[in-house]
Amino acid sequence: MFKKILIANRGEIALRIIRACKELGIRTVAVHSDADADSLHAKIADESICIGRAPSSESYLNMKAIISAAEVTDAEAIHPGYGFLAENAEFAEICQNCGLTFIGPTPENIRLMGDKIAARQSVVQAGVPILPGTKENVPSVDEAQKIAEQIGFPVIVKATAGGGGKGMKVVHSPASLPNLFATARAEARSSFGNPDVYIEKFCEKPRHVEVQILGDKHGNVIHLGERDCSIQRRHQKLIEEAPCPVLNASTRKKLCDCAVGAAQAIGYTSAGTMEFLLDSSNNFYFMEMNTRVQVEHPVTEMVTGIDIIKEQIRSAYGEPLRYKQKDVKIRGHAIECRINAEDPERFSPSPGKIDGYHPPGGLGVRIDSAVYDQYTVLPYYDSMIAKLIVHADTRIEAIKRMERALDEFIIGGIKTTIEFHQRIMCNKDFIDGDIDTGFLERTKL
Ligand code: MV4
Repeated sequence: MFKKILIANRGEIALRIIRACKELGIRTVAVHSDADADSLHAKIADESICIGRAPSSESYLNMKAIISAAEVTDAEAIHPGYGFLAENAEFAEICQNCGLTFIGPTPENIRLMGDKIAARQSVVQAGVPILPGTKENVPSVDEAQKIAEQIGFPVIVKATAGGGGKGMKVVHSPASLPNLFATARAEARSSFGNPDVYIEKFCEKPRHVEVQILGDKHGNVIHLGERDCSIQRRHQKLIEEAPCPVLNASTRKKLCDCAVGAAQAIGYTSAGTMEFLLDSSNNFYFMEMNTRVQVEHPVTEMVTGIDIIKEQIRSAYGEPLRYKQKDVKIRGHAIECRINAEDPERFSPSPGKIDGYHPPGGLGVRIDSAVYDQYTVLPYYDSMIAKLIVHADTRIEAIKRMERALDEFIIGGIKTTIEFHQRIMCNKDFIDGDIDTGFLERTKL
């Protein structure tokens, strides 16, 4: 096994990876910005190195500083976590060229899935359903108009270099297409440096359902079941659960088998997630693949008992997966609430010093967080300060347990989204599982 790993991240995910390394007997190197000198990940790692100033572009995104830190500490591998450099194919390639193992998929797989048009085409080859749409970049309004008429309105225009909702436009009528199409291309160019877009049939009121994949370097790929992440606000997930409350056994099997087939077809060798839209008739369509470990991976860990980060590290070292598909059993129900340092009404950031921190505990309660009493939440980074995850035998019991844990959770001194989650947990539509990606926008909580 690796003797030493550098963790190229901060916050709760850096801590999560350090914990996995400790259990595997691997020494850890944390990197941190000067503003993060007091952060838990820097304190808890065996070694820590300052790699630059507070802005991410000068520290957590600084490839040269991170590679240098790995070299001076003799780390053999780099775990990128999520965000920052996790889906940067060039960084994965640089690691390789420097003799460092990038704990993630190959640069080729990252690049392929980063191009949403190419990703769509590659999963179609593997027999995965997609919504009707274009196989290539749509360069002109004229072409867009023709395609939209063929598919039928409403359609959605998406950036091929995008993902996560940026540069996306829903078009309901031919008259509104020229403007929206031009805006989508302009946004794609300015956000991603690539104006290419594709067009798809727009699916109304879908659920967001995603499948956790694990692959190794011996050609094995398994799935760990699905998560439902339909509760989102402006493409930011706020609550995730496993399993999806509305899937029957046969649709679940088809969905998960499709995800495995697509991952196998591209020779995927790490942890990853296939995202799907699920329509109101429970038809599913591939949306995109995330070639990293995700924020919401704990709900899958709770229902499978499998440590996804440890498996990802073992697989990067070249060990075969320790689980066969038949060994993976889904037990009970798990829910995660992302707790952000934000105003619970308007979701505006609320950084500052935490004064009084009392996390909940008890059976079936897990907290993944890197904050502590008197810690100052910094304005430079993501506002997520804790993930509260509960596990219980049934969904209803999990909701009750989450309500109980949220009630116990005290975070003083700053505003947090705990109250928001409390309102969701007692919402009738949420309790009934009657939700889709438009739930938050139309619901008065
Ligand atoms: C869609 C869609 C409906 N139809 N594609 C949003 C993020 C990006 N990954 C793709 N997204 C969507 N693609 C078609 N053909 C609706 C969304 C969408 C959405 C998807 C998942 C979760 C929340 C969402 C909120 C708005 C729109």
